[in-house]
Amino acid sequence: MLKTFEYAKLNSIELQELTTRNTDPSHAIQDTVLDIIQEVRQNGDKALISYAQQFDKVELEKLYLDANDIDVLASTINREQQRALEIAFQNIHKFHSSQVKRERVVETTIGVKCWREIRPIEKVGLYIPGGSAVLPSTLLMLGVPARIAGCKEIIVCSPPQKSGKINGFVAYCLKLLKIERIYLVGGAQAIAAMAFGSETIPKVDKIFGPGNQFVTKAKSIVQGMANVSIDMPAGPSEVLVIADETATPAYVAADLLAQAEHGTDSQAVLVATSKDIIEAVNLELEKQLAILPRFELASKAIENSYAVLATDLNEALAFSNYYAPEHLILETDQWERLVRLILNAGSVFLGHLTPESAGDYASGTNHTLPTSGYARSYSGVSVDSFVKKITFQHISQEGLLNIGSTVEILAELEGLHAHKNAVTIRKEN
Ligand code: HSO
Ligand code: ZN
Repeated sequence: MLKTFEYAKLNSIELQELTTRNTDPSHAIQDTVLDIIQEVRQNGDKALISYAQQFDKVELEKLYLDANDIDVLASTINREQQRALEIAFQNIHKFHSSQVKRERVVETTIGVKCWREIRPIEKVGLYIPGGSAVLPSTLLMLGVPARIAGCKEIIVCSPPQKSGKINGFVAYCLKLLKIERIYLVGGAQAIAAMAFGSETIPKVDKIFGPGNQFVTKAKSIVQGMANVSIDMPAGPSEVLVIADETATPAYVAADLLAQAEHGTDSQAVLVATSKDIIEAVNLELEKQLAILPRFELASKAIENSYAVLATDLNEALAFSNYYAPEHLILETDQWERLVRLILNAGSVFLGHLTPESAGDYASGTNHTLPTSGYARSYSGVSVDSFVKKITFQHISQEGLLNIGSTVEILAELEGLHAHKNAVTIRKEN
């Protein structure tokens, strides 16, 4: 049963409390993560091998698997599964390829031309978690845009299984992405290794990927230490479903549970325009939850979730914009008119037949998205996340005459005479 709140009755403090999530629950683990980072910096591969022993319960002889091992593992999955991964790969590739656009040259003043060119980030590190569920789809969501961007080196880290291997689905995705090596390192130690480099693992320029609170904490720490950047602050996954009387309660419940089964800290929020809808969804939740294999996780997450009763769809959307969900699903016939009112969301699913699951796996959009309210200011991962945009300019003689005195005056007023002189000296020749 979802706890229910009435939107109109919430004051601003209650509203804030209700929508605040993930207020640094990992603060307590700061010291542990710092220790791991220091240990990896000092002892490199040796530290990584001993963490594999300690955390993954495996004795590793080497810290990676190569093309041959990957081939063997990839061949253990059946043809239907391979085909599904191929279709997902193709759709993600199609959608992300459309994100690459050249910009035009702008002549801001006659003789002064400015433009931007795109260059890939050379070395990127992708972290693929291996915890309660192995997510090969995450490898596609990060690897495809990295390939399209043209990154020279794509380093992939994932925790080893007890056999010292990786899952066959992850192996098949590596093959689709033409990545010939995977490093068998998980947790905060993987992030430290990619940030600082070890004897075996190359240092990267940017680290991507979700993970548990140790991984997330490590990403935020190394970002400030190692001249490395990260994709985005990651928190537990979340969905907000807006439903009106046109919604099918069974679909709504299914979508909430798809979120809930990710983990106990996942949040599934229902915003409905009547009490009847909330009741009907609650009944369905009970029915569907009872037969879920991940019942334990999902029911805990549902306990941490809630419903909000709104008077109409506009009010529902006002709440959603305030919450800024990672995933927003509009289960109403009126979705089309609502699109322009959406201000904050990571990824949006429109209408009754568009489950979040489609975007999680195969429709083409990326599933690496801002959580915990960061959708107010961050975008999800895309090809843009794997490139830099460098600005260029060229000034002709005519351009220098046109813009020179403006620069000289501004340099003078800031008292920076060398700046002024860099123009004056050119005008005099
Ligand atoms: N919903 C997750 C992504 C995912 N779901 C992977 C299934 N596999 C975060 O967007
Ligand atoms: Zn999911």
